[in-house]
Amino acid sequence: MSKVSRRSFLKITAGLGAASSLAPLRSLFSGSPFAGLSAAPLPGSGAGKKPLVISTWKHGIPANDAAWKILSAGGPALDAVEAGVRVPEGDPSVNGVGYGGLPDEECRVTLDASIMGPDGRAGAVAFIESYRHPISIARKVMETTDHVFIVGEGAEEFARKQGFSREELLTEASREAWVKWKQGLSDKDDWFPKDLDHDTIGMVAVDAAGNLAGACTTSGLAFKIHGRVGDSPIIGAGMYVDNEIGAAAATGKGEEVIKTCGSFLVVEGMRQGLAPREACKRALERIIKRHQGKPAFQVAFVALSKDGEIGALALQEGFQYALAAGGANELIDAEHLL
Ligand code: SD4
Repeated sequence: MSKVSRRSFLKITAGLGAASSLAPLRSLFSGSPFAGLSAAPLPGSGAGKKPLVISTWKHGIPANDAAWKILSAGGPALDAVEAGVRVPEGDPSVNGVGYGGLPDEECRVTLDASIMGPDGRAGAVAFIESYRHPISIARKVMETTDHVFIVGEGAEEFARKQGFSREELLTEASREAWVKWKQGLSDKDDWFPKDLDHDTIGMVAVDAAGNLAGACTTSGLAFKIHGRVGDSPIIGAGMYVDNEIGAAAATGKGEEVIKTCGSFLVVEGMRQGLAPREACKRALERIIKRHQGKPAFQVAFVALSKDGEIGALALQEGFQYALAAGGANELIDAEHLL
């Protein structure tokens, strides 16, 4: 097993249909054509549209709905992102997050999460088992301790003391996927099941008061080595917020995002005056360069500036993000660089 290369770890999610039943959002935006979208204007020129929430993948739609309830009532972005990402955490049909997340190579579901608010405080947990909502445990780390990051058994003990209850997170569907993966193991490089989606949720939001927050939660790469932690719980890698500038979140191969401080890099790009989409592009180009122009994996970012301008960009085709503003909530095929 350990000899097997993990090079093609990520399944790049193939195109999914737009899922929102709400009014199309694209009409809110004006600007140049958005590659990959048929005759759709570029989301990202919607400066000043507050509140607003953007999140990764198709499960971002119901997550945005939950966040929007809070944002549209004038509530804080921090509450919105926590409530938002709790939706896929609790949904067993989402196999990249929380309950029902795909297990590691030992068939154990281990979760990572991070949260960051407008005051610059942050909290994170990683390699935590048996708790459905790691994002809320991460928030407790942020709000009840002067630590930022607690992992493994220590994080589980912290959660227990905070009153969270333990439960089995492995669903029958996830166990069956693990069995199938185990049976298909070989020392060739293409052993990863081709029909699996595995999608972290990263969410960033700006509230009516103009404050920013972000959250990111995941079960990490499917069938990962026991103990492996990705980018999602690492502040500045999987997610980052600077209330003066903007916020960003990542999905995809976490190792590459960690090595480039991805979300921090996106926010720093915005600090230097780049639009969110251009800041995502610059961070992805850093990854492309490190792989001689041909990275064979997916990484994608969603980003939001302080004034409500958004950007989303992926290395590869297939990434989708959900954008909610002005009462609409829409799934959008992201532009990709390769
Ligand atoms: C990780 N970035 O653990 C996560 C995986 C992911 O969609 O985004 N999956 O590396």
